[in-house]
Amino acid sequence: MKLTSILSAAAVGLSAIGLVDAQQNQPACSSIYTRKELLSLTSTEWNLYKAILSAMQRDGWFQWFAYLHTAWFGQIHGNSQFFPFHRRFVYEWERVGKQYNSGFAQPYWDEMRDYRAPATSQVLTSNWLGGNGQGANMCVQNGNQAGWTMTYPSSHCFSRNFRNNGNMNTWYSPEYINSFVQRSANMADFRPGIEFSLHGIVHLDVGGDMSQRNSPNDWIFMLHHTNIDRLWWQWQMNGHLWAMDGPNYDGSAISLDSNMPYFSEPIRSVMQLGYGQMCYQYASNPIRRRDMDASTESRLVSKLPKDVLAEWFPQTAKSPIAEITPSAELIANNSGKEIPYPGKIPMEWVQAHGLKISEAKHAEEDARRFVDAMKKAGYKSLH
Ligand SMILES: [Cu+2]
Repeated sequence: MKLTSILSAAAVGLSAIGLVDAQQNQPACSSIYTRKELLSLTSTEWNLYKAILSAMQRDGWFQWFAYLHTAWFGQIHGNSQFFPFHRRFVYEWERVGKQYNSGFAQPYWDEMRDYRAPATSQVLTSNWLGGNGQGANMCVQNGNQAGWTMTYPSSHCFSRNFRNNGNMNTWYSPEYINSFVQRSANMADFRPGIEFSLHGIVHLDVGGDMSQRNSPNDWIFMLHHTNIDRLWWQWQMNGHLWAMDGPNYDGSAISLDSNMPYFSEPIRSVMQLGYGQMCYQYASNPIRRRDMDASTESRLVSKLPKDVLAEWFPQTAKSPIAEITPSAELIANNSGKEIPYPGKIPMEWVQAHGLKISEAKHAEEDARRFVDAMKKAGYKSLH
């Protein structure tokens, strides 16, 4: 075990018993609220969420967040500000929402679970987030944002334009994201791998407002970035609690004391959930949809040949999973399917947004190699 992971493991232990560790300069929260998976909201919570968002649109908040994201775009993408800035940004949105009703908490969309056919997800139906746009301007006609006029950057109908003729592409499997969380040693690796895989493809495949700098016009933006934030927190809890390295927006080395663009607060202040203003947690046991729970996935993965396991799931390889009879049966009778290749992120889009083609290519290559390795090992996913 590396010294850094021993130190951060110790930090987690200390915070768990209520002591402030050396990196933390803020008080522990006196109460913590929970961000839930979208489909696990009760109808009361869901109706409250929709009502607050409609009020926020009426009062110009969608316009404000779309403006902020556009104005600071070049500083908050393609460098290590990506995770901390967006954590603070989603929190800011949530803080505004709480002014309407203190029970407001931003849900997340567990997008990996829809990776095989995202356009057909329950999440993108009229009962939930609404679907694709229609007509010449691809105006969205169903869901809570149906018929909305957005005012930033100029007046237009709220639009979506699902890529691939409305079908979208394959996204990233839970197994791939799990593997990537296990394999990333530092922020300089973790950030581009997530930014140019799951993060990018959801923006691009939803299209319309969501694929522009003014993407906060789509309420999917906050659900998406809350999920991205949740993945960062999973990685932080995996021995990287205080990991902040790689480039700042100006190319200098970033640190915990670097300020986040616009907010002018140090990155340190958003690192640890449960401290300072970050008084939220992620539901540890969200309702698992249609398939299986995380421990079943771990058991399936742990059946991979030892060398494949060590390369792609190094942490699972080190901590063997106890055998439980029903799951062993499940594995033996696995009717799962091969993991398909994820869709591509066009390099023209990467370039047009001032992002590094080398980073996007590297992320694409990593995901492709993962699928190849799983195919070769005969892995069948139940997702
Ligand atoms: Cu962004």
